[in-house]
Order: sequence, then structure tokens, then C-alpha cells
Amino acid sequence: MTSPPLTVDGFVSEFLLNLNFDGGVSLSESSTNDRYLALACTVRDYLMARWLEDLRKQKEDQAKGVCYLSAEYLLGRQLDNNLLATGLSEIAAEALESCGLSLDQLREHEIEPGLGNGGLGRLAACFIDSLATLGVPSIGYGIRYEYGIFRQTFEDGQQVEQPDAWLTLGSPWEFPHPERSQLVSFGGRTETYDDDGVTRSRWIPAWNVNAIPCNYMVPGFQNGRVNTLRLWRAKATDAFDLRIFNSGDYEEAVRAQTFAENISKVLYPEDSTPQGKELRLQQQYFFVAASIADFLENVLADGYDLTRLGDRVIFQLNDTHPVIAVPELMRVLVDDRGMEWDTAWEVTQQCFAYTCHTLLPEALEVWPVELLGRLLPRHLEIIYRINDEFLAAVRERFGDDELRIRNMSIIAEHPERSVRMAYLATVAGSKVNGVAELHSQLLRDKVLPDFDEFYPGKFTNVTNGVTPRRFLRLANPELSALITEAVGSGWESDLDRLRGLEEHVDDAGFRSAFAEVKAANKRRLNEVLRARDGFEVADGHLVDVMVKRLHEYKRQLLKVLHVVSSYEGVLSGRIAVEDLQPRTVLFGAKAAPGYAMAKRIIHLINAIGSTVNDDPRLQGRLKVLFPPNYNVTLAERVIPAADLSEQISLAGKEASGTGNMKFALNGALTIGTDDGANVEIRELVGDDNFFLFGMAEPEVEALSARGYRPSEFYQADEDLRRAIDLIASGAFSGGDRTVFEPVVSNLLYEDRFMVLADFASYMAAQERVDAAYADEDAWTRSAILNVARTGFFSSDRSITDYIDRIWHTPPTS
Ligand code: CBF
Repeated sequence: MTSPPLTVDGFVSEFLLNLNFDGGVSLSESSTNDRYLALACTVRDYLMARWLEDLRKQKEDQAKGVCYLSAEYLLGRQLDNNLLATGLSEIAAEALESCGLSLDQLREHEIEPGLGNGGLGRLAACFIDSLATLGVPSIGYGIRYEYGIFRQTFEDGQQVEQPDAWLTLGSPWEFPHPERSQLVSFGGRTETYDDDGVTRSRWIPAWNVNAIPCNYMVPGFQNGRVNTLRLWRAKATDAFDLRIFNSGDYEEAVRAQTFAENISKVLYPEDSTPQGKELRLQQQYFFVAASIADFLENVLADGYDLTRLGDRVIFQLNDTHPVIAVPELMRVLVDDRGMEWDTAWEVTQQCFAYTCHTLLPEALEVWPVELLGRLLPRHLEIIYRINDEFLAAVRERFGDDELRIRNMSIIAEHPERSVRMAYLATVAGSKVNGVAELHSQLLRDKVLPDFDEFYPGKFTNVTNGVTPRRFLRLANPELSALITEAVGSGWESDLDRLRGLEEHVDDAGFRSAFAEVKAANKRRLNEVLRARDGFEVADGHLVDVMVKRLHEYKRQLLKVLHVVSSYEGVLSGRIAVEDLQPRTVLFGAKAAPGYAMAKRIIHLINAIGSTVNDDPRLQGRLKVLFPPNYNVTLAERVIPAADLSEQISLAGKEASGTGNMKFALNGALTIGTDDGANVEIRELVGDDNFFLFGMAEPEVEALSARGYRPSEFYQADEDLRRAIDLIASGAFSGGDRTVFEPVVSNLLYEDRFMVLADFASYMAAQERVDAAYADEDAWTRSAILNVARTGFFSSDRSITDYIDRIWHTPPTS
């Protein structure tokens, strides 16, 4: 198979063929959607030959590869990414222009596939991009949700969730293969039987569902490599019951179908706070069972010796969501393939590795034994046996230390009998990694210390990274051009070369070009904000950005208190309005639909925005903007325009963060705590180019041990008191003191994430920000140094670390 010619004419004819023959319309009659679909198909056509070739090679070479198991992939728009990867952007733009069309307009038409909640899903998307760019044999496995992360709107300042119907206009990037479906079973019971004198167990499931693979191309950056992302869609085994249908009971006739297909209907809308939802466990088992079966049947060579499976594959568990894959592989090897238990366990331990993405105890998934046993009875038996053998080994090493045994057991007894998925992953995984140096250290010392002692060398760190293709080259074309001018081409896949920018930092011409790029990016952001939200960032404002999921530990409330304190300062005359550094504070955040406090905080931010933005006493010097529905597409506009990046979580709570990396790479300065990857960012960019504040993790621990009483901080700090009192007074709720009362009392009497304790230090750091921003040229110098020194945070480096420390899967040509 050959690719279409790499010329404008070649592109035009391929595009028209797709429009006419696939879309069934003429150019003059076609809609924007027809044109977008034809364009997407044309770009696909250029990738097709290499994709088919890479799939063939994968089967033929049988080189060791990675199966990345992730319940989420927050992909972002595909068209731009694939144009960049193929190097077709200019040709496509010219070709479309010759047809009287605009590439930019078609770009804007794409609805991004939001198949993830936040950091973890976006990380998975960066990782598959890097795996392809580095040429590592790999498949990303996940779920093809019909509805991705909800679309957020605001009504009276409050979050309203709308379904994300991302598939309604067609999905040109996916290739469904119903003929390759896998049958996934659930429920039922187990039984023992005699197999030639050996007693074995087997599973008699009660119901099953088809898993249909939908393949997506994952092109590397201009290296001709095309890997695969395989997402599973649930399809009922029997469409509907014709007898019941004919009897007129239409609802009942499709009940089983609806039930089965619900499995891939909606992305579970939670982040960091799992809820014991049966459907969620169904989703998890559904995709890992289909993926393991697919790998063994379709990717592995026929007749491959399964005792050597570890030489051929590593299943990387992206958090605990796919951990049910561990007993599933055991079940397949022992029950279906007749392998001895001990051999199967050895193989399984070689084939898995686990990445933990959290430090919040409530985010470590557990499944009630009752539920797991009902849905996956054989898997529960297998987990019990793994646990028995593991605890026997612990006993052998440490004696009958019952407290230790209880602490390490995969089965928790309280508050209800349940399976600790992180423990299962740790016992089964060849390696366990955290996602930033500090996180990995805390994981070893605080979350899983007994396991670290029991398994020396099992724990390691791989600091997260982000793809420079999407988050620098695509998001920030002007800065990219400036970088290329300064350090030459090719930095997009060798990000350490950003270091070369340092030698330009003393060049006044370079600094002014850099400052001009930032100004242009603010204008680009304004174009989008004006069109979608009807507001914009005013000229001369410091653009202060806090975009991330809304979670108390991330402390959007600390930012809120800074805004309210500045506002109150002007109202009370404590601050002369002309001394206020003009600032636009831009928030972007979705709250999990069931997370009441997070939703209240969104309401509060919007309420503050409505009051502050219209108050003439501020003379337009302080604005609060909150564009709804923050997603990857908006991030690509917001991040390059930011001056200040807010990374203000309580130390010891944010595992890594990846937004922090994207901002620094785009020349925003960070105001941040010593938390997650902030620590490494600060070390790299230097203290002079980072605004550090707040308690370090040991201080947080010490305060907690002493007994934290937030009201003492409230009493002791007049500015803080005035800010909180202003919220409590109803100033942002039309005089109604009850609306934000739960937020206020939570801060005063609980404040689990110690907002009040860090307030004074945060305010002082913000004063340093104001002073620094007043010297525009010095600020630009720091911004350049941020870009120059953060090449380390490329996801290519993360993947190289995974290869060296965990996977041992060298790239193939
Ligand atoms: O490691 C990727 C990201 O994952 C999270 O979003 C998560 O879902 N647990 C963490 O909260 C982030 O710190 C982390 O960067």
C-alpha cells in the first residue's frame, strides 16, 4: 500500500475523493461537517500505510512491548495533532485554500474526545504520544465511552453538567472492528472439578457482553511511526428479545441490551474520590479482560510459550482502575490455559507494573468483597489465594506481627470487608512508581512503608511529563518559531535543547521578541474568550491562572481569599486602588457532580467575579474570569497566555501535577508550594524564577500532630479575618449570609487542607509577584529561564525513564 502524494495537488485529490465517495457530497453542497470529516479521512490516508506496516511488524517481530492499561485518555483534538505528526499542516492549509476553504475553520469544528477526568487521563494521552515518538512497540488499551467528561455550563454561577455527546457528528479517527470482538463475562458462580486427579476451579458466569475494539492511530512526531490506541465499546450479545418485542413490551425487550451497553456509556465522573459504584467495577473488568484476551489472541504469536510472557509484554497499570487485570491474567493462565498456579504467579508478577497517582487515602480504590464476589466470583477466590500466600510470606519474614499483617493484608476488614486494589497491585507488580520525586518518597514512607520494607527495590520514581508537541508546538506556535530560530529545528523531540535558550537571555532583542510572543498569546486567548464567553483579558493585566479540577486539596479557596483580600483592601482604604497591580485572575475547573463543597466553591468564585468585575471602585484593576468547560482545547489557548501559574496545593497532597509543567514550559512563572513536581520545577528553574510559599510537608505533618485549629489563624491575622468576614457578610450573595456559610464554617472549623495556615505566606508571595511584575524586562528574563530549564518535563523523558527503570522495552525501528 502506498500513501497519497505529499503535494498540494495530491492532497486536494485525496480530499475530494473522500468528500465525494465517502461523504457522498459535492464540494459546493458540502457542510462544514462533511468537509471536516473528509479532511480527517485525508490525513488518515497519509498515515495508513505506516500504520498497517507497524501492525504487521508488531506481530512479526514479537519484540517486547508495553500494553498501557488506562481507564482514561484525555486526548484533545486529533486533527491538529495528526497534521503536525505527518508534517502536513502547510500542504493541507494550501490545499484547502485552493478549494476555497479554511483549515482554521475546519479545525475549530472538531469536538475533542474528552475520555478522561483530568491529570491522569491527560498523562495517558501524553504517554502514548511519546511511546510512538520514541518508537516503542506499544498498545494503549482503554474504554471508548459514548459520553466523555461532562460539558460544564453555569446557571446563576452554579455548575450544571450536560452530557458530552462527542460522537454525534461522526468519529472519523476511529476504526471499529466488530469481527474482532471479545466476549467478557460477569456474575454467576464457581465450581471445582476433577482434572485428572487434580482439583481445579472454574467460573460459570451468568451473563456476558461483547467488547468491540475501536482502533485509533497514534502517530509519532514526524518519524513515520504509527502505534495503536484500542478502546473497547460494549455491545449486547443479543440485540433484543424478539418474543418480548412482538408481545408489545418494548422496554422489557431491550432491557438486557441497555444494561450491557451501559458499560461503556459514560466516563465515570469522579476524580480522586472513588465511589463504590458497581458500574465502575464492570467498566474496569470489561476493558482489562478484553485487552488481555486481545493481546494473547491477536498480538502474541500463535503458540507462544506463555511461561515466557514476561519477555514479551509489560502491562502498565495506570492507577488502580485496571488492577483487576491481575486476577484476570491469573484466571486465564491457570483456568483457561492450564498453567500451574506457582508458575502463573511468577509470570504475572513479571508482566505487571503499577503507577500510583495519589496520596489521598480516600483515592486508593477499594472494592467491597460482597460486590466483587457477586460480579467476579472467580477473581475473588484468586485474590484470596494471592493474599494468603503473600501474608504467609510476610509471617515467615516478620513473625506473627498481627498488626503488620492486618496493615498489609490485601483484604481490609473495616469499615467493611473489601479488597485494597493498590495493595494487590503492589504485591503483583514488578515495580511500583510514584509520579514525582516527593510523591514517590511519600508513597514509600507514608502510604506503603511496610511494602517498601518487604520488597526492597520495588519502589521507584518516574516524574511525569507532558508532550511538547501538543503543549508547546501546537499550543504556542509563535513561541515555537522563536525557539526554532534560537536553537534550531528538532527540539520538539529533544526537549533538553531548550537549554540553548539560556544563552539568549541577555540579548535585549530576544527578550523583547519573547515578550511580544506573550502579548500575542494574550490576544489569541482573547479571540477565543470573546467568541465563546463574551469577555476578555484587559490590556496591561498580569494574567494569573488557576486551571485544574476543583478539589479542596488544590486550594482554589486560597486564591479566592487573595482576590477577596485585595478587594476588601480597596473597599476599606487599606490599599490605594492605584497601587493595585492590574490583574486578571482566570479560573478553569470542573467539580465532580457529586462533590458538593467543590460545587459551592465554583459558585463562590463566580459570585465574586460578578461583584468584583462590576465594582467601579476597582477601576477595572482586578478581574475574575471563569470560562466554563475547561478542557484540553481551552488549555491550549490559556496556558501560553499566562504570566503566573497557580500551583498552590497543600504540600504532600498533589502527587505531581502536570499543568505546572505546561505553564513553565510556556514561560509562566509559578507561585507554588513545595508539592508534587513543583519541587523539581523550582530546583530546575531556580529560586529567583519561582515564587515559593507555604509550609513544606514535614511542617504540615507537625502542625497536624500539634492539632490544627484554623480559627486561631483567623483570629491572629487581620487581613484574613476581613476577607473571610466579607464572604460571610453576604457581600457576594446579595446580602444572603446563608449561601456561602458552609464554605466559611468549613474554613474556620475544619480546613482539612490548611488554607488559613498558609494564607499569610501566600499573600507575602503575591506581593513579591507584584513587585517582580513591575519590572517587565526582569520578568521576561525569568520567563525565558523557565522555558529554557524545563525541558526535563517532556513526556519523552518520562517514557525513557519507564523504559530504563521498569519496562526494559527498547525502541524498535
Ligand atoms: O499523574 C497524573 C496526575 O494524576 C492525578 O491527576 C490523579 O488523578 N491522581 C493527580 O492528582 C496529579 O497530581 C497527577 O499529576
